[in-house]
Amino acid sequence: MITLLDYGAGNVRSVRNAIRKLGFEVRDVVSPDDILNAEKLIFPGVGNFGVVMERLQQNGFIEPLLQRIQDNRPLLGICVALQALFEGSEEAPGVAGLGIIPGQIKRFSTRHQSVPQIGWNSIKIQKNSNIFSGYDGEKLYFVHSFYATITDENKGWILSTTDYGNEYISGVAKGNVTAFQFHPEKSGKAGLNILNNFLKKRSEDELTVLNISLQNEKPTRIAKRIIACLDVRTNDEGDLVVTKGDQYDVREKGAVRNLGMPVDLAGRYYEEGADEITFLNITGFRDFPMQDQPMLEVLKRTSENVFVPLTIGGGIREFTDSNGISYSALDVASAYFRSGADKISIGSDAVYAAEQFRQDGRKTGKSSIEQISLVYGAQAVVISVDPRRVYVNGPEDTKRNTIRTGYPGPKGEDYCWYQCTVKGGREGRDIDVIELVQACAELGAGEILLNCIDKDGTKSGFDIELIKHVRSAVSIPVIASSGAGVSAHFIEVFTETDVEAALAAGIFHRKEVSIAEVKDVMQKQGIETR
Ligand code: 1PR
Repeated sequence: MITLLDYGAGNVRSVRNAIRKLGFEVRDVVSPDDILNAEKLIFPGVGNFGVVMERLQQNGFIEPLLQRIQDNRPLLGICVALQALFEGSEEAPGVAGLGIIPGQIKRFSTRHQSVPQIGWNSIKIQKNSNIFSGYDGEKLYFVHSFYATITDENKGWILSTTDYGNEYISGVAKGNVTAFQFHPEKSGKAGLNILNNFLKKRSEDELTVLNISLQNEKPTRIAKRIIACLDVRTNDEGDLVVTKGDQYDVREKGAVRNLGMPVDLAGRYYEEGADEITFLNITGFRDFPMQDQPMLEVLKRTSENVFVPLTIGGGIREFTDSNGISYSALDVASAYFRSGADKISIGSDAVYAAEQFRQDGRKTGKSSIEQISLVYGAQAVVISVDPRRVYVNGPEDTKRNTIRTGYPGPKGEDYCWYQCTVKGGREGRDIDVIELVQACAELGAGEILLNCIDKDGTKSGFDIELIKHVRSAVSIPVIASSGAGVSAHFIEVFTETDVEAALAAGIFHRKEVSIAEVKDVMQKQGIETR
């Protein structure tokens, strides 16, 4: 029996699913005594350091946790839970951590890289441990803006380190207490194996002989992510299907294109090596997701067998239902997180929030971005951008941020700006992509999903000009989306721009290109992949 410390502010469904997938039963901590009495305790920390410590305090969990660690009882911490073992964090100045490990948690610098780190990086094992039995150096999934600093005082705790701009602690262990910065429950089969080693942990006296070299000096490198995207909507018969737009038009001969069932396709992409899977409920702006049980059901069933990050978008904003009950955007997002999502993506409402922010010139804390980011962390909030080109003869013809384009407009215009749209491209707004992404990053978004209506479904390649334009405007990760037709398009986008990830839909759904083939071509070109 495994006990899970779910303090109620994060997505722990995926940890629950991973434990069950490995054949163990899981129960929740209900009272502080459960922390002391648990045979094995898993403590997943998601979101904001301050919120984690506050929830532990409110529930009376701090003392029993300290006692359990002092008694050297089996404990596995994940992500922010590793950070909570330290003395404090820049994320929550003045809030004390558990203080078990000397040292502070610091924020990554954005000088040479995007923050948060979102993606698959490697670990350098610094001391042998049975928890790495069967581990063969595969990359593991990290999603965090803050890191544990290496000091002389905490060296005795260091199990593994990783590099992201600077070297930091990615794993700690002493006796039966272990914690990882990465998410083993989201790191595919390699992560499940590490989790399994904790669950069936043997004593440390019969140490596993590791078949990978310890303390390899080469700095680790984060992989470029390949993301499979499933646009989901109900077809005219009322079934929830995976569809695909062609420049956002999802109908063919009058019917909604049906490319398969969401759960089946997601399972296939996981097996094929997708680094993340994104569901976009493309009529979310019409349907009411709290009653949209099918979408929540898709997430629940997918997350039982898919152990890489799941992002869900569509309809995330405040709602009042037909009974007059109001739900905040946080309520809607929480329903998706509880169902197995790791990240949520906001489209239309992000445009409205950015417009309001630009008008007010200050944060109100009321926008969907701010509310969700505060509780779940910036890394859980993706902004899905639906831009289209608007051509002009010169920068002087518009107040918007223009680029000089190598693809002149219909009347030979040499400049264009990218207009943001809402409602799936149905309505253009008077705000451009740079204004949108900068406002959203300021409001607390952690990643940009950069679609492109002009390129969507055309298989003519990504809009490199658009991607460079946006990439240079923000320091949060950017996912290139729309237009992939052949593997070479992925090489082009990763060699010509600094994006961290590339997303495709049509070519994967129609099996024209496999994810494995894309990664194989990337590896041959020396691009870091998982
Ligand atoms: O506005 O918060 O309710 O979110 C709605 C979400 O649904 C947004 O993320 C928006 O991008 C998406 N969406 C709305 N309508 C459509 C449509 O296609 N009619 N999908 C739509 C946008 C973008 C990607 C697409 C890539 C790659 N699709 O999902 O898959 O462009 O396609 P490709 O590789 O086939 O070229 P809200």
